[in-house]
Amino acid sequence: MLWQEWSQQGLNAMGKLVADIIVETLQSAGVKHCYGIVGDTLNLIARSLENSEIEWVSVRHEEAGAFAAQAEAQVADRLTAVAGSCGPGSLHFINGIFEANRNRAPVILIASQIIRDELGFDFIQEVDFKQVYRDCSVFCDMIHTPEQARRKTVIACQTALAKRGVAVLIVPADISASVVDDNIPYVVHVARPVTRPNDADLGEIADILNNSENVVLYGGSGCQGAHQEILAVANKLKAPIAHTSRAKDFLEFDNPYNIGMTGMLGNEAGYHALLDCDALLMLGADFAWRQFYPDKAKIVQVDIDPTHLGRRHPITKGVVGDVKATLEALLPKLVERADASFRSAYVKRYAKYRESERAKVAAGHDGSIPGTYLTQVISRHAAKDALFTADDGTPAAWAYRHIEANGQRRIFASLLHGTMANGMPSAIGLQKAEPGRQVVCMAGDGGISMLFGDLMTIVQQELPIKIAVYDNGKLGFVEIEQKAEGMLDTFTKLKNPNFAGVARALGLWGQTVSGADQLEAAVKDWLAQPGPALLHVHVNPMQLVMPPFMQVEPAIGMALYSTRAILHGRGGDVWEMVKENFL
Ligand SMILES: Cc1ncc(C[n+]2csc(CCOP(=O)(O)OP(=O)(O)O)c2C)c(N)n1
Ligand SMILES: [Mg+2]
Repeated sequence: MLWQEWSQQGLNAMGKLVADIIVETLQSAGVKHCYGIVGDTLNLIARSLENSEIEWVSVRHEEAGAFAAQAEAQVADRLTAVAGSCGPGSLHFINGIFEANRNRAPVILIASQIIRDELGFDFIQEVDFKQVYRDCSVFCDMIHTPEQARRKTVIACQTALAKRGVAVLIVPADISASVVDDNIPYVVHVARPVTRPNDADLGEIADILNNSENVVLYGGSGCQGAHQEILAVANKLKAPIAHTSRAKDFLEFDNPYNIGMTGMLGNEAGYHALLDCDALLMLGADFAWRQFYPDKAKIVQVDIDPTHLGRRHPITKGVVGDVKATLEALLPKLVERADASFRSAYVKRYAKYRESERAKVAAGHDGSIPGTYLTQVISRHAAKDALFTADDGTPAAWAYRHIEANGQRRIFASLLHGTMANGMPSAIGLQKAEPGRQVVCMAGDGGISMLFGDLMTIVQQELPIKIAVYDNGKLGFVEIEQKAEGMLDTFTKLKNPNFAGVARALGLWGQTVSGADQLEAAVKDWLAQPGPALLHVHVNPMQLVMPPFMQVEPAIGMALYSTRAILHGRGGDVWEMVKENFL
């Protein structure tokens, strides 16, 4: 039976509509919101959603919906849905789906499809979603018959939750319109096992650590929830704690042994400690840049995903386990040390770095506003439990360096997929998940423009998100990369509108700030707005993101850039750059 006949029979109708089965399953798997744009092949699912407890959030571009869903899935730790019409509708999610899958966010995409009878004949809007989404999902399959609808939806949800990633469920329109007998009780099982290495492996790790002189702990995003155990280990081994950017939220606060990040966004204490140690204990960290790993130290790696062990750099011993459970079991096997001089040296070095950074971050020459200064002012005035998003580009770099963590705040940036335009739509998902919390988006002028239309979603949904646009009139981060390679800036200029005016036209509160003397008051005013508000800030266009050390290649690149710029009659640009960064 199909939907039309079934619905005409009213209350006497036998069986269940597949669209209802799918939505019911999503709901029982914990889905609270479904982001998307409707379209003919999705209509029956939309109807079922409307009759369910799941709230539909209409976006203006499906990519924004996927960004929102993955942010909600991360902050609320629950399955979140997106749904699209066939062809372009469900294709548009792709970049946000990559972001979700890389961030291990449990998201389900209901990709509606043309009817089965037409599949394989290049019908209008036909797209083979299985091919498209294979590389960015943990589950990707079609419901082939109405009878398998519940079972396949259940396994899609369960896989997204168990493997932590995206499930893509392809649903031909004739399937969602089918009616079936549905009396087999398939349900989603969510397993949360506690995993730790076996005793022999723990003994081996303890031997390596007990017999090494200077140990450094290096924490990644797998350290969430393990603050206490990590500090206890650091205390026993007298080890300093360095961390990845993604672990900042979990390890920077209340941590007297913190020495910050290594990597390009890191600082010299974190960077040198990793290179100078005798043993490195990596905890839930899958840091990708190989040049930041020590070559001579013994490396012990603990990760919940066995495929992560030793995939970046050769390691001495790799084990599978939750960081918390593993350290709890390891702790009694570690020998307490007395000498904390190695750790103290790096903790001091980190404090010195923080002090000099703090002193450097100030209003610019001629009262201009460096992006770093704007970030520091935002950090100072934002709520203690604010949720931040930051666009790929300089806003993400400044967020990780200058937003003060405190154990309650969280920062969401695109660190693994590295995509622009992640900030504003991710803020939508955070605010939907946490209506009572302050959500602050640090957007680039390039980033905000890319998915500009979804500012209207913020207005339509009445979300009190606070957006700061770091307007440097350019694709700044790329320009820095070009200069470091010795190039003149190429195709990076942006001719921007008055973003505050645009925001006001769309229904948000909007203000522009250009002078550092007005910044503090403007930030306070902006954050105090009851509704959605956009602060458009003209930031210094020449500020560089400095690595924790001076590499030879970028130094030569900068010198080359400067020479070329001067030869092209652009000595003024070089002078601006020097003034903004070195004087
Ligand atoms: C979708 C996408 N396109 C291009 C890039 C390359 N890219 C990385 S950062 C960046 C510049 C971002 O500019 P903006 O948002 O203005 O931030 P800024 O660095 O200027 O502060 C670009 C083009 C990318 N990461 N993602
Ligand atoms: Mg920019």
